[in-house]
Amino acid sequence: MTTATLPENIQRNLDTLIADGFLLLPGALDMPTVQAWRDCLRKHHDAKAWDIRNNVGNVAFDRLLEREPALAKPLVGHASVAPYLRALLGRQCQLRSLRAHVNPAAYTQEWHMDFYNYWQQESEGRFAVRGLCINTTFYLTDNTPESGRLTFLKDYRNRPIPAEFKDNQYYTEDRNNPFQKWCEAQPQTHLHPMSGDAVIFFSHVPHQGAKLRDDAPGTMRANIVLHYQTNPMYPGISFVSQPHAAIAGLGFEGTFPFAGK
Ligand SMILES: O=C(O)CCC(=O)C(=O)O
Ligand SMILES: [Fe+2]
Repeated sequence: MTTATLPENIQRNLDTLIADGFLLLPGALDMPTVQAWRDCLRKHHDAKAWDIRNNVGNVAFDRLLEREPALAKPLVGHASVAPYLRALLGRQCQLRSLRAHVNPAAYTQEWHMDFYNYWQQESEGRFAVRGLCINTTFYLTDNTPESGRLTFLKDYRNRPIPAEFKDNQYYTEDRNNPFQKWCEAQPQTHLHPMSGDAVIFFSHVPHQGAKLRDDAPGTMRANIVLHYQTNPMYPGISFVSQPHAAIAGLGFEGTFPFAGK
């Protein structure tokens, strides 16, 4: 499908996504699916089966395509995000990774981009393809203005981060890091995704998730992030995640949801 043939509402959304760099899609998942995911992540959390547990409050699971294929595979190229992924990345769209997060305790994420190298690819080779990454993040709990948020810097889809912060853009819990301080001072847009909503965004736009108060008893803020890339990226590129678990879960061909369609 080309962009020209998109239904009017999808085209309008796509224009917003390209202009802002991010788009909230309400009601992407139905409630039985949301509940099944909450139960699944609770089980893996209680079993301490996480792959990452960091100091800003994120606990992450990277191997769910292998461990929970019945729940995880339907999120790959999910109907709620497929028209946008296809319109932006076409058949080259490849799933890099599926990472679920829970935030059982206090949580203010570091400012980050999931794919850091977007503006710094000149050195990859004169004719190297410019890599691009799109995230689709499915929320399993409510982020009301009182309880949580996903915040983006405004107008950074097509604007580079100032070069002076080049060496400060890495995972850090240090809130005095110059890039962290610079992000704090920029104009921001707060999204409040609710249970079942998805956010699709260009992952080189700096963003930060946060929990604003304790979870209701028996619940944990949670989401599932799928990272899509336009082309295989060489091992060692600055990327928040690795592609091996997705390839192990789906096979190499299976990581291209729109190839052959
Ligand atoms: O905790 C959050 O809401 C942020 C998740 C995130 O960093 C992402 O979706 O890439
Ligand atoms: Fe992120």
